[in-house]
Amino acid sequence: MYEFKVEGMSCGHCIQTITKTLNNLDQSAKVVADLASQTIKVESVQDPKLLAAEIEDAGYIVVSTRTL
Ligand SMILES: [Cu+2]
Repeated sequence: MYEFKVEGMSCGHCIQTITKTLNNLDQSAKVVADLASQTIKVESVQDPKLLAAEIEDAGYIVVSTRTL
């Protein structure tokens, strides 16, 4: 499980966009995004660098990544 701290998430649509893009990379990824803390928790077998790159490609800034 990885936790990404991001900038730019402002509404439910952002969460949908990010969830969709991460599921394109890993169909079985479990994504839980929290607007208040601007964090995205992802359970995935994929490399966190690839996950972060997907989030950035969707238009959000990944500030930090940590492994939980
Ligand atoms: Cu939004």
